[in-house]
This record gives sequence, C-alpha cells and structure tokens, in this order.
Amino acid sequence: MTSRPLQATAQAQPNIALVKYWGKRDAALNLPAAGSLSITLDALHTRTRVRFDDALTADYITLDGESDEAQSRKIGAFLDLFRARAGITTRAHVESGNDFPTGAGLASSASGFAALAAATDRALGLHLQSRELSMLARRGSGSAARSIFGGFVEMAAGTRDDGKDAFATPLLDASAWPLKVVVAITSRKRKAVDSRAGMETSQRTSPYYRDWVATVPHDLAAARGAVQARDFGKLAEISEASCLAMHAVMLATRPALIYWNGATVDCIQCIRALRLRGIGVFYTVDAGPQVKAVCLPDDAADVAEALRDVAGVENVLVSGLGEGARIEGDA
Ligand code: 2P0
Repeated sequence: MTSRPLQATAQAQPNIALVKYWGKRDAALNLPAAGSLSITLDALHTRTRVRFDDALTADYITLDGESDEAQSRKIGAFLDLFRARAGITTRAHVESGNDFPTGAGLASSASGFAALAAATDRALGLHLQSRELSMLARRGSGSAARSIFGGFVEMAAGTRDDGKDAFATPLLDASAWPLKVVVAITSRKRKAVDSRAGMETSQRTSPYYRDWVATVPHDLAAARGAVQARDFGKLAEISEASCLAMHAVMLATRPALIYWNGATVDCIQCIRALRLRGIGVFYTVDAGPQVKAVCLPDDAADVAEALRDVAGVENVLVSGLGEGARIEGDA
C-alpha cells in the first residue's frame, strides 16, 4: 500500500506594522507585551514547501537555497509544535525562498513562519482554524501571526499565561481600502542585531520601555478606529508616532540600537515634504534601514518617483495590500 506523501507548498507575504510590536510578556511562548496593527503586502513573497519523509533522520531545511544552523534549529523546534499535534516524529524537508532580501527589515520572518505554518498544517492534514494557525505562527515569530491574514490585521497581546488569547484577527479586507506601500530599499545588508535580540535588550535596558508599552493600547484603539473610518490623516498621525516611539526606545537601549542609515532619515524628510505639498503619504520604519511609505493609491507613483531620487536609495518597490497565507494550488 502506498501512503499519500505528507507535503504541501504555501505562500505568504510580509506585513508592515503601523502600530508596532517591540517587546514580549513571555519569551518561551513568544507572547507580545502589547498588541499591534499591520497591513499585509502583495508584492513580496515567501514560498515554502514542506515534505515529511520517514526516510529522513533529521530535518533538512534550506532558506533561499542555503542551510543555516541557527535558523534550522529554530525551524525544527517550530515543526515540533505541529508534530506534537499530529502525534508523529517524522522529520521534514523544508525549502523556503523569498523574492526579496532576507533579514534586512522587510519582515522576512513574518512571511516565512506564516508560509511554513500554513504548509505544515496542510502537509499533516491538521486543518487548523486560522486563529490557531496564527497562534502557532506567533511561536515562530510574533509578526508572523499577522501574516496569516490579509489586508488590515490586528494582533492581540492577550492576558492569559498559556497564550491562547494572543492571536491576530483580520480587521478589514485589502480591497475595502486599497492603500499602496512604496518601499525604499536603502541597504541590502543583513542587520547586525536581529529583532528578537534587540527587543530583549530594549526590554532590559531602555529607560523608555515601560512607557512605550503603556502607549500602545491607546494607539491601537485610535488606529483601529482610523481603519474602520478609512481616515488616512488619522492613521498617518498614529502610525508615524508609533514608529518614532519604538525607535526612541531602540535608541535609548544600551547598547543603542540604531537601525537607520542616512538615507533612512532623508527618505523620512522627503515624505514629510511631500505631505506638505498635499500628497497622501506617511512613513514607517521597522528594525532595519528601509522606509515604507504608505500612500493613497493615486499618489503612489509620485511618492515612488520622489523616493527614487533620494541619495542612497538603491531600489524602490511599489506594493498593494494582499492576502493572507495560502496553500498553492487552492483556488
Ligand atoms: C513589527 N517588528 O511590529 C515590529 C516592528 C520589528 C519592528 O515584529 O521575536 O521578527 O520573532 O517575535 O516578529 C519584528 O519582530 O520578532 C517585528 P519575534 P519579530 O513588525
């Protein structure tokens, strides 16, 4: 008798947080200290194939064609969560690829763990609900919980010790408010301090960390209201404030976390000047030097042209808002 191969391929896209996540209330379960709100992109993709094979004696994992010991350990532990649910110990072959730079502040861990969660769920025939998939994706990377869904998404911090109330929920479909995101790439280098290590140090040493966590519920409520009302000006105000407050925490971390370069600052100034000219745009920056300009659809071309002219900008990508993680081949 031949059994059906336990394999599946999924795709997911990165998301950009407008109300940021920086800090955890529990490291073991990867529970965020506060909620966050994001938009899922459509132009950058992670594609992940998972195949469970009884002949394997260890997990075999490649990311963009290369294997990395630390990443493999992290992914192996993530697969263990699914193996435990399926009641198996079978090892897996995982191949994952991004069509954008990995580890450079473009949320590759978000799309990576969301795609891996979706593919593994299908390969093992678990048929988990999206909410549960979001909770599992969170264990890989907090931001990945959000990439399970498309459009505008809110991540709940939850209060339970077991993390069963810390998952993302879709707020609004991409088609209901089709904003554009212009991404200005200012460096393709891998960042020196990854988000997980950075937020742990901020939590331990930044004098502003507690105040930062205390500001998030208000920003979250205001951003949620702005999304529901399609109030671009309000969303701009909240998003830029949340971004800068997070970077203030990072700057005050010891040793300081300075994810920006000169071009990052010049892009921010360019966006501020565009807005004074009446263009519908605001900026946000994550744990990396790239600048994401969120714009009204009709203004995206002007924003892209202006950012392309900023010295130090290597490339500019224009993205719409996209769907959540999905299985390749499904309609
Ligand atoms: C965010 N970032 O909300 C924030 C803004 C970076 C800056 O979520 O430790 O890779 O795996 O849960 O999800 C990046 O953090 O961290 C992130 P872990 P993750 O998008």
